[in-house]
Amino acid sequence: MTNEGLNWYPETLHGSFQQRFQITEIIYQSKTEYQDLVIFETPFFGRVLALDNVIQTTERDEAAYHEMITHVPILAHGSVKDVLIIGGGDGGALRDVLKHSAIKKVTMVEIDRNVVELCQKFLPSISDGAFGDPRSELIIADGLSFVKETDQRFDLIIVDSTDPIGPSLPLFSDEFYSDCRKVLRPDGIFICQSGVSFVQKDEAQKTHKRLKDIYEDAALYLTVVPTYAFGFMTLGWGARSTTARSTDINTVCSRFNAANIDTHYYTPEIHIACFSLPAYMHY
Ligand code: AG3
Repeated sequence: MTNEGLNWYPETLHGSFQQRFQITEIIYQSKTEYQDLVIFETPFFGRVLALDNVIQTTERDEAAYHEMITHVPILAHGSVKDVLIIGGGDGGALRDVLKHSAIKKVTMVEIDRNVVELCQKFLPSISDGAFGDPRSELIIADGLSFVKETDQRFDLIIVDSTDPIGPSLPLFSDEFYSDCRKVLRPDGIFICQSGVSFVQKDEAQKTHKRLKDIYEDAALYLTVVPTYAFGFMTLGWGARSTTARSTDINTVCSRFNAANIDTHYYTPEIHIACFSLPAYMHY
């Protein structure tokens, strides 16, 4: 089979190897104030969002990321009311947080207005109307400054950022992690994306160390997002609560059943299992 005549989108995140996607149509392409943004159509993954040449989300596999960055901390905590999302401009994390009817308010602080607007227009299934939910408030601002200045307090902070290159770099710092801790309630939880550890070992290892230095309980947990290539996607867990992470399966199950939400990837069994790491990640 020849590839001649086909258009391909190569991801350039890793220096010496890459994945590429067949493009059936470029839906939108621009240079925003902060980053290069492309939305394109593919035969298998549906529409894909890439920022600065890194795949951020696809219609086909976004659930594996968004469900795990939201439902795991919400169901581990058990009484989350106020959530702060930093980044997450595509609205997927916002959508999944809002599926929990007990959540009172979600504040989302995204630096790049264009990501929010273009994703609502060209990838509407990802936010699925979440920006119009009366419980959600969108603030276009720098997450670092917002956390430093806010008087609000949160039960859960989710950092749904790009990798630590470009505009997200300040979000991978001791300063940001400890500012977040200060605006969490005493049993609050902080979650962040920390790369594909097999090929971005540094990112996961440094995140884990930073979380251990700053939070009462620190861990990494895993999900599998096929388009985040080359292994498990790692999520960071930092909690002021020392018990939330070990919430038992029966409790997680009964909270999940009470929440009455449909999932594509998350199950209570995966919730318990996702904190088990391969030996190469025992940093
Ligand atoms: N943001 C995290 C994308 C990470 C991609 N990096 C990688 N493959 N190492 C996702 C945004 C979805 N809301």
